Amino acid sequence: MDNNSIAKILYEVGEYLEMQEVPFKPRAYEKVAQVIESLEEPVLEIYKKGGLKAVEEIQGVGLSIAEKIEELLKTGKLKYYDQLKKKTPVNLSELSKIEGLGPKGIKKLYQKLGIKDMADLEKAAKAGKIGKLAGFGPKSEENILKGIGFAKSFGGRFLIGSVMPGIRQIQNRLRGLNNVKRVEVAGSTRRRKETIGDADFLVISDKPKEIMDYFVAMPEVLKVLAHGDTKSSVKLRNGMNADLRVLPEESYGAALNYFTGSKTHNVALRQIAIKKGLTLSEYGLFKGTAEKRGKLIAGKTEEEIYEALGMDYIEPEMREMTGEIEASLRQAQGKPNGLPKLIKYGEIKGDLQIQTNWTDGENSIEEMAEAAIKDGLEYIAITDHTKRLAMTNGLDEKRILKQMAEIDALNLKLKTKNLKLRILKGSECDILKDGSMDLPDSILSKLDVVGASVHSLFNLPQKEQTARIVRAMRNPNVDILFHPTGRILQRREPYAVDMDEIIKVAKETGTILEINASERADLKDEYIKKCVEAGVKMAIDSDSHTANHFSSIEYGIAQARRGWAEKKDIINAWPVEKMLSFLKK
Ligand code: DGT
Ligand code: CA
Ligand code: CA
Ligand code: ZN
Repeated sequence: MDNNSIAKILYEVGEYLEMQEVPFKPRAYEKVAQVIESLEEPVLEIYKKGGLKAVEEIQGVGLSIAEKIEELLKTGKLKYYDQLKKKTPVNLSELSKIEGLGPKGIKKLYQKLGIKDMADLEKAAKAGKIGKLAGFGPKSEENILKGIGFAKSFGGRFLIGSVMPGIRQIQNRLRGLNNVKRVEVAGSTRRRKETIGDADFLVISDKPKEIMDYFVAMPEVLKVLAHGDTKSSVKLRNGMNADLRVLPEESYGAALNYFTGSKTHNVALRQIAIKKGLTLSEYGLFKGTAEKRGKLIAGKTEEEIYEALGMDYIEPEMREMTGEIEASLRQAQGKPNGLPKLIKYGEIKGDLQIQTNWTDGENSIEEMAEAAIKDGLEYIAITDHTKRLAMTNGLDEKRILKQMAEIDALNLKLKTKNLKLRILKGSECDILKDGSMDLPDSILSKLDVVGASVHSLFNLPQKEQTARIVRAMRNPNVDILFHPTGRILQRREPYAVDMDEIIKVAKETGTILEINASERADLKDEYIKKCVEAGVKMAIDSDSHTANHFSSIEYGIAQARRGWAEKKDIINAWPVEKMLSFLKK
């Protein structure tokens, strides 16, 4: 059983336990599921090497969960899960996609109305049955219908952060096979889109049959859709399809280029080829037309193809037809306004949004600091929630002063241990309805980094919402606008806000806009590009609530690259002093 399948079952166990209002346990299962989802090494390998003991060493796993994982690995089943599922036999993964519908609500809908899946839910909502149910009402019925529409609109696509570890596992195993020279993942995965339709593996090998046979028999495979000589297609257990193509070395660059896409980028390249009397296909760049194909000019690498087309190499994240073709042509011709020098993976030095167990995070400040050191960060800002967000135990004036003192003490401790991490004092301060801040300026002015966030009243009309946020940005103590549009991928739509106005005010006031690397992916690429063009600086933050979440910064960098951002555009790619001196005074 692969990591994703194990994680899925553990998530569901957590949700079932929450239905029964069991304390603490649900969170423990959810945490372990998150950890397993982001592991690069298959749990099966860990188990094979070190047995139950090694499984227990996975973060958050105690003996009882370790034994359940062992049962899953050995039998592919979990009795405990089956018992829980028998009591409430619903399609949990489908129903919990609906924003605002939690395990307890799902249980009630099953008991009162027999709702088992999304189709049942839609029928009941449309018939007005949910609005009449105690604890629901017409407003939640309307929200459920909205949520169903939203879930349908992204149906069949997967968040890159949740499928990437599994894709990498497959890639690494393919790389380890005999007779394999190269393994790449092309398509939207290589372009780092925020959601992935299917994974497109490319393998260079002279022995395609062996690779094909291995691919269709992998443990992740649920169903074989096609098993050919050089092309296969499977459905994985996590629901996503994966394609595999095996190619000879001489067309590697051409194939990689073709299967990376995007389709519209490919079409533009072909048209440039035709204008030069050439033909571009997945086999290479040739003289002549498709009907009368001549000599091969380029094909081994992507670089040589772009060069033969009179262009400079374009990074995959930019291949979306947002001006990259023209920029590349200009650059190759020595004209201004060429391609950006994209920020690189690994160039982030600090993280400016982190929650701890002072509010809704799992770990202490010290544990987050230790994890940050392990991940090679030079600085982190502790930005716990503020008092209006009561359900997170948000900080009031008194507690945040206490936290500031603790951070001073921790920084001293790090220094005496000769550890080079600086912990900054910060806040994720709530923006109230009128745009004022949840903590007084006398407190905010004492902090190193103040982030401002909307966590309430998502439904204000655009004019009001924009004015509310603009007022917060005009506060001289507010440095960063956190998750500017409030969206959560596949969960919550952005609130109505005039982003052109926000970008304009950001420029005017020197407010940083956040690229949130969690499943918010907010700002999206299009807005990042606008910020770059306007000269508005951004920060890439993990928004970590647990010590194992810094790895998500990678997805924030991907998003920044899709928005053409350079190192100069991202303040936490800079050393701490330079970063701090850029913030509002
Ligand atoms: P996805 O899977 O929906 O997230 O998006 P992609 O971009 O991975 O699309 P996919 O898997 O259908 O195809 C992979 C790449 O193969 C695509 O980016 C470009 C190339 N490709 C596929 N079909 C066509 C086509 O009909 N024409 C051209 N020019 N390229 C194609
Ligand atoms: Ca694809
Ligand atoms: Ca595909
Ligand atoms: Zn938040």
